Amino acid sequence: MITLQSKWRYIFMFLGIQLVVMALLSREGYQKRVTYFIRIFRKPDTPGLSSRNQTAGITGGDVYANLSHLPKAHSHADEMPYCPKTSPLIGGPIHVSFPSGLSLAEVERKNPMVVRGGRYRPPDCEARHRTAIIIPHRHREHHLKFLLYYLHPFLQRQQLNYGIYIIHQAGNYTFNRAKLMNVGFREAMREEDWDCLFFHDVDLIPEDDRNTYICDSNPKHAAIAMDKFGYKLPYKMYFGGVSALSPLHYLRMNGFPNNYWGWGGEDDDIGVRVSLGGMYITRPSLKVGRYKMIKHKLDKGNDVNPKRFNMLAKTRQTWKSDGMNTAEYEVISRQYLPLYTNITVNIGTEAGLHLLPPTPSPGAKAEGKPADEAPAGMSAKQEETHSPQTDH
Ligand code: UD2
Ligand code: MN
Repeated sequence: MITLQSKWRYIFMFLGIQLVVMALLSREGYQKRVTYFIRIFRKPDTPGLSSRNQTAGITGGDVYANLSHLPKAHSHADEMPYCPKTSPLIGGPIHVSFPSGLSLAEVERKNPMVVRGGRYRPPDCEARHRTAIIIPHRHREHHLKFLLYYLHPFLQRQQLNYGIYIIHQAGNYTFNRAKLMNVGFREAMREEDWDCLFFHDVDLIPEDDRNTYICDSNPKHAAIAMDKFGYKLPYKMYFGGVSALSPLHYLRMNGFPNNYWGWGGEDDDIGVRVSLGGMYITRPSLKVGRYKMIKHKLDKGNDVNPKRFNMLAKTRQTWKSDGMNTAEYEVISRQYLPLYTNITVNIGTEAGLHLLPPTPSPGAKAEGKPADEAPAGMSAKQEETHSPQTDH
């Protein structure tokens, strides 16, 4: 018969054996299993960011995770070592949401190492890459705030030397995304010898930091998988959203067209220029080149461009005479703000640079180029171009 005392003895022996087995498992390198075993008895983690994605020991999800461990001042060593080829701060998937109440002051507070003009370089190593981000902009301050919130830490995780440029179209005339990119290219290169330029819509938030913001040996289309297209490439030649070109690539294709006023077509024109410049489009994998687009309607002042198909049919004839070499504009102001450099620019109208051109005197040469003729119709191939989303 088992007495009460011996019953306790058996229980203690059983627990003791369990402890020894666990210690052995742990010593044999089975920590993960032991942790798992222990976790079963613990209160589960708060759902959400922390438990979603775990990669390489970094808590996935929160784009700011791990950056707080970085030194808060630049090393004074004469020669800093180069940053590793693959940044140890890369964490993979990023959780993107758009909380109300986010302010630019909060973004500033979370990015203490970003300096005037939206510049950053790693504090503890010499960056291997210098990347400028060029963002065409007008009346999208709300989107810009979210982009800055995600993009700054995203680029810091990649250990880049980077700068963010907002190219703000002055006035209310029809928006011209591609021409603003030409302005951004020239103005950014004036300031620094960037080795890569990322041409970036203001409303696209990258969702995986393995999508490195550095250039390839050919022009790169980075926004390959967007939520608005079901995380698939909409068509093979698609080049919209976010693309990356080195200064050499940019000049080889004579930059971007200046004559696409309003929504659409310019991204396909740029894609065609890549091959006309003797290059091809590279892309990250569908798993990595993921973006979320902040939902929006078509803006006032950016109506669908009815001439786009007609213009696209002529890119082969026009690319050498319309592009970086003919981009005319006037910089109105250049502001070095805490989180970005803002360049406000007059890019004129289809009639030329001056918004209200003086009546031309007889014999005077008109500035700019005449607008193209009305479209004759569209071919099946041209229909491949995407159409604006009225409410995305
Ligand atoms: C698609 C492409 C975009 C471009 C456009 C056609 C995607 C994700 N992007 O965007 O790259 O080819 O079609 O022109 O498919 N913007 C302003 N203020 C305005 C209007 C535009 O800041 O009033 C800027 C802003 O950076 C915006 C970008 O231009 O993200 C593209 O315009 P959109 O977002 O209205 O066009 P969307 O989403 O159809
Ligand atoms: Mn958009």
